[in-house]
Amino acid sequence: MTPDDGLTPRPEHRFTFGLWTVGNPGRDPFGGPTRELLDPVDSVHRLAELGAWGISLHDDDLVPWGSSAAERDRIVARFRAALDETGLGVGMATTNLFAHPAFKDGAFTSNDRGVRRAAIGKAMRSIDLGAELGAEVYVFWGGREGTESAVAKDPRDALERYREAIDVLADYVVEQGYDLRFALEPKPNEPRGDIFLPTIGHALHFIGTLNRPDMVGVNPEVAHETMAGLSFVHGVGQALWAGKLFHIDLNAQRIGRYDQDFRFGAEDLKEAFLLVRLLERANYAGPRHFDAHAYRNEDPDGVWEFAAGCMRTYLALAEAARRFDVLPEVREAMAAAAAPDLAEPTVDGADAADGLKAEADGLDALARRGYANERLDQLLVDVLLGVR
Ligand code: GLT
Ligand code: MN
Ligand code: MN
Repeated sequence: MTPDDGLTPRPEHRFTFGLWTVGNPGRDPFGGPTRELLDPVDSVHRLAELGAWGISLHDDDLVPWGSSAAERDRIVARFRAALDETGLGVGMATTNLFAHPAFKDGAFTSNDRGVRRAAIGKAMRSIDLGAELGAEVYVFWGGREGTESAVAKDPRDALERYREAIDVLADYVVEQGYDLRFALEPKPNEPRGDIFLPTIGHALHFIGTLNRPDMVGVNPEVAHETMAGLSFVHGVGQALWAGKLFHIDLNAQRIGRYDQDFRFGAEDLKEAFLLVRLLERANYAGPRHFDAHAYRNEDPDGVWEFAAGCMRTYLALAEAARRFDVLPEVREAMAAAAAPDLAEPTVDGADAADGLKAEADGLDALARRGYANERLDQLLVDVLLGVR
């Protein structure tokens, strides 16, 4: 066990894990499972012991596809009892719209109208389950919404069907009186060759086309923007700026690879530091959700080391960010970089166009200054390395 050094996770930190994350049995495209499947009730108990606040789930993570109505009720009642016993909450729920072979051409964007209708129906059932368990956010990850052969789907039609499905489901939530918000999760590729709504920016625009845009935000994932070669911190920053960060999937990823879903902080610690600093400074209040899994060569004990590691690293980075921000030398370096000045409006209401045009003559003089970023960035590295 890890010693208590002030980095012990507690429910108020709002850490959550998907049932499918700690329950990941290590299957990959080249080999079968390396670990036994976990009982969701055991996962609830282990996560509560480790100090997590809650769990998240797909419909099929809890109630295996094909279960009878009676089996479903028995499974859900047993799971609910475990939540009540441990005090664990449900951060988010979602629908598995990717595993069933019928979704091979897409779910909401399948070319087959019957598949599209069945996908909406499965999502409705799953929304019922999420609401029953008290989930606060409902996620849509469109893993199968895409193409390998782009000639087979006009992207305009696909987006129209996607929009239609989210609108129908948002209406359903309102009609049922559920207290649920939606969060769309972008991903550029995998399992499809190209997935619709590939980045945070695409998703934010799409939300603006919906009938109930206020009900819908994003669930960005570290690995997914990183796979696209983009800055996750900038993407999350834009989602926060738009008031749309409803949920977040934390993990680690090396650029240019398959979707690795590593333990939070396992790669690119500097980016992880900047992300945690951003979330903490923005007072992000949603679940801090780890959508990651233990390395395939881990045994069952390694799974819980993995889960504890995700939370410990988050807390350590939050502590490092606090330390960084109060260091006098950092404050000086921030001032030298003019970082606080960016919060000032550029143009005063009273400014005349003539004055601004005249200021264009100042460019040669303005070009001479430095922005002292080397010093500031090295201070960040020093703090991360624990030498300052
Ligand atoms: C799947 C995917 C994740 C999504 C999950 C929600 S399932 O593991 O890789 O990024 O968040 O459907
Ligand atoms: Mn995810
Ligand atoms: Mn992922």
